[in-house]
This record gives sequence, C-alpha cells and structure tokens, in this order.
Amino acid sequence: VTATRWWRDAVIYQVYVRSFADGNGDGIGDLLGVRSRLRYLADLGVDAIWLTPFFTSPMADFGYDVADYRDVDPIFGSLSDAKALIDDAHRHGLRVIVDVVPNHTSDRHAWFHAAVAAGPGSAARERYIFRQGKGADGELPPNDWQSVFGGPAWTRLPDGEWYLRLFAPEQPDLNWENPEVHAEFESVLRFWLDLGVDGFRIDVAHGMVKAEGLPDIGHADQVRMLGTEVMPFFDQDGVHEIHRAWRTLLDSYPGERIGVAEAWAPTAQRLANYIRPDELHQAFNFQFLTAPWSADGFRAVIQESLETVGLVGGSSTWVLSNHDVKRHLTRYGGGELGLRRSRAAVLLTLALPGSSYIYQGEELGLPEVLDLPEEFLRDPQRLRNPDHGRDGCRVPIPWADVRPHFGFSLPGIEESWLPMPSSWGPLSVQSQLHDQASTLHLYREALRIRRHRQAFGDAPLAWLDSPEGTLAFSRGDDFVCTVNLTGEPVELPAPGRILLASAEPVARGGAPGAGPIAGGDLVRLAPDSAVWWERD
Ligand code: TEU
Ligand code: CA
Repeated sequence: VTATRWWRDAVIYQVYVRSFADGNGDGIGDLLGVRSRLRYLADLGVDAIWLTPFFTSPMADFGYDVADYRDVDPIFGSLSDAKALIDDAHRHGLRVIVDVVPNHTSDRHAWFHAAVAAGPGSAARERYIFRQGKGADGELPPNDWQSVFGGPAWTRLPDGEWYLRLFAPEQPDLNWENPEVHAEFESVLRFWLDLGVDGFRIDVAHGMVKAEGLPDIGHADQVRMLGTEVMPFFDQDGVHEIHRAWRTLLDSYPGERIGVAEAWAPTAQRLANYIRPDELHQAFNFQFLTAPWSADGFRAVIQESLETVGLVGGSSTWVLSNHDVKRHLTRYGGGELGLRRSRAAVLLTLALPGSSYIYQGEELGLPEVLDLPEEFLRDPQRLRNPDHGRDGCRVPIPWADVRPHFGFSLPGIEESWLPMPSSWGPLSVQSQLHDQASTLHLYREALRIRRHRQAFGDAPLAWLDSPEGTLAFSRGDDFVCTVNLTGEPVELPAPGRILLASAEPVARGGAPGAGPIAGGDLVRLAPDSAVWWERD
C-alpha cells in the first residue's frame, strides 16, 4: 500500500465491534466475527476500518471505560485475535484504525484502584482530578460542572474527596497536567502501532485539558451549551500540545499512521485547529449529524467545512451516522422517505472532497430501532434523556435472512445481545447482495466508481447553478453531482450521461426505450434523489 496522504480522501468504515458479527456464539460481536467479515468489507470497497474499543473493560459505557489499554476484553477475544485481525485486514487491503480513550479510564483501571486505596493527598490521586467538596462538610461538588450524560460531573468517595468524571461515574477523568499520564499514553500508542495499526480515533480529543482552577460555569443548562460555547472542560488551548506530541510520535512510524480527533468544538474554525499541519490528520465534522434536510442548509455545511479546513491545508470529513446518534435514515423521516433521502445523502457525501465515514449498517439502509424492550436499554446517556439512549443505533447487523438473529451469531444460538426486529430479513446482506436496486448495491457501485476515479483526485468542488431546493457541483472537468432535496421532481438539462443514481431521473418526453439520457436532454430529477453524471 502506498502512503501518500492516503487518509485525505479515504472511505473509513466504522465497526461497532459489539454489534458487527459474533464469531464464538455468545450473542455478542467480537474480533473473530470482524475477521470473518473482512471479505465483505473489502468487496464493499472501503479503504479502512475503524474498530470501536475492544480493550479490557467492565462495559459501563460499552468499552469507552477502559480498564487495561494493552489488552483485549475476553468478550471480544484475545490479543492474538487482535493481531490476526490487523494482519488479515492488511492482506485484504484494508487499513485499521483503533479507538484510544485518553480523557478518562474505567474506575476499575489499576490506577484508579490505587488512587482510591492510597487516599487523599497521595501521588496516586494526582493521576486523576480529585478535589475537596464545598459546603461545611465538603458535601457539595467542587464546582457546578455537569456530566455529558446528565447530573453533576463529580462523584464522592467514602473518604470525602470528590473525583471529576465528565461522563459516567465509572469513567474518572485523567489529570493531563501529570507527566505520568502523558508517558503512559505515548506508551499505549506505541504498543498498538507496534502491533500494526494504521491510526487512532481519539475519543473526546477536546477534553483532556481543563481550565486552570476548574472555574464554575454559572449556567444551569450546560448540556445545551455543549458544542456551541467554549466550556472550561472542553476545547481548551492546552489540548493542542498533546496532539502535537502525538503527531510527532505517529510520524516516527513508517506508513503514515493517522490520528482522527473526536472533538466537539464550538465553531468550524476551532475544529480546524485540531488538523493544523503539525497536529492530527482528521477531525470529525459532525455537522451532518444535525443538519436538517435542506439544500441551503447542506450547502452551508459543505462550504463551511471546505473553507475552514482549506485554511489549514487539511481535508474535510463527512459523517452521516455513528454509534452515538440516531441513524440518519430515521432522522430523515424514516420509511420510504428516509430511505430515499439516505440514498441521496451518501451519493452527495461520497462526491465531496475529503474523507467519508460509513457507520456499519447504513449501507443496508438500517433504521434506528425505536422500540427496544425496556429491559435491554443500558446506555448511560439515557440518564440525560430517557427517550434518546444510544441503544437503537447499536442493534446487531443482519447478515442473512434467517431468524432469530439473521446470521449475526452462530446457528443454534437463540439471542443476540440486543434483539433484532423480526422485519430485518430483507435488509440482510444476503438479501441485498444480488439485488441491483438495493442500498448495498448502491454503496458498492458508488465506492467502485469513486475508487476508479481515485476519489476524484484533489479536484476542488465547484458549485453550479441549479434550481431552488437542489444542489449541483462539479469535480474536475468531467464529473457532476446533482441532488434534489425537495419532495417534488425538479427539471434541469442533463449535465451528461448518468454514472449512478439513487433514483433514476426521467427524460421529459422520452418514451420508454427512447435510449439513454445524454448531456443537454431535459430531465426530471426524482424527489429526494442524487445523480452522478459524467460530462461528455
Ligand atoms: O463521545 C463523546 C461525546 O461527547 C458523546 O457523548 C456525544 O456528545 C453524545 O453521545 C452525542 O449524543 C465519545 C464516544 O463516542 C461515546 O460513545 C462515549 O460514550 C463517550 O465518548 C465517552 O467515552
Ligand atoms: Ca461473541
């Protein structure tokens, strides 16, 4: 594999390991399962896979609470399974990115055990953020910070001290003022780089450094402020020093190993700071996770990312779904409407300059599962918003049209860790693979064409005039993408011949069998659809 800035236009597939494929028949996805599906991923046509945390963990936040950064949780397999998966993926031409979780550890990490045991004032407590509480008996939290998952961001130990945890109580925040923490994580990164990984997705990359003195925020609705204002615990300038050090470390390895920031910055400009040339390679652009379905809104999201990222010489990323949000098919209205829009959205994003992330199952047109039985819901985020836990986007992948778990687990196994809707048979990989009208087929075709055109090279995007409610742009001399975001057919002159369409346009007046559409023909774009065109 050549290493010339491969990541700038890579298509990266997010594997939520727990829900991808179960290789040993306990109903939970694992590394063996991922290995057994590498051919599928290679055939899909992605460049890399990102594996969500599979490290030793009590699973209070499904692996985002790490107890041992250098080992694999027995639920997911062993270290040798990880090595075998990395090597196998490389043989399939797929790069491998793993998650690293440096903002917090699990409360069952050896360091936290030591901190609890050693007591107030100990060196062991200096690795975390311990403080005395307020009030006469220190019975009130040290400041007013709220957890991302809801409630105060502090938990009190029986000895009276409080520790900061921006997420669940089982996820104590590390103290990045402590050089030991830096040294430990550099060693962890080396451990996985030596094992052959091609990069890291850095969890909460904006959170490691907290404002001096841990000042109060003085605002009750902190959840609403997240992502729109600079908070004393997020996006502090000090985090960039850490990322610069990590970049130096990454660059000391051959083959362009990358860092991808999961950073929630209040503005696109501040987000671009994470990808300055001496920092990380990519930062997720989460704008499409919330942008409503509209041509003007989408154009603004695209334009803002291209401009801000361009200023630092980086490349954009496009994300429609991930394991933390409602799946986009459902966000876009669900059912037939959601499916039409989802198919259009992926042709749009795959035609843009930059790198695209695909969340497992979106290539099958999976919806959010909204009616999971109460007893299965375990996401800690439900504390904040009981209606919007993240379980519904983490339902296992249907591989075949066989009940009860659609080939996710082994034959004879009764249940997957989350139940799968009984209607998912026709959405399975097996059902879609040979159906030319399927969403899986659309993704495979799009990725094949994209790869053929070498992701359109570095050709910039040029907006073209198009009717209201639509987007049209070219990449280079011969490629055009049009998207109709209205619910009505829209007429325009065909920019060329069709390469691929999420729903076929019709040539006005063209009787069936009148021949293929050519440049200049007046066509009707189907509602909520996108078309890739090749100019003559
Ligand atoms: O997410 C960070 C984060 O801020 C999310 O909680 C996000 O704001 C929210 O889920 C949006 O709905 C990362 C991981 O992606 C997430 O799965 C973890 O729970 C979290 O870090 C803690 O490690
Ligand atoms: Ca398993």
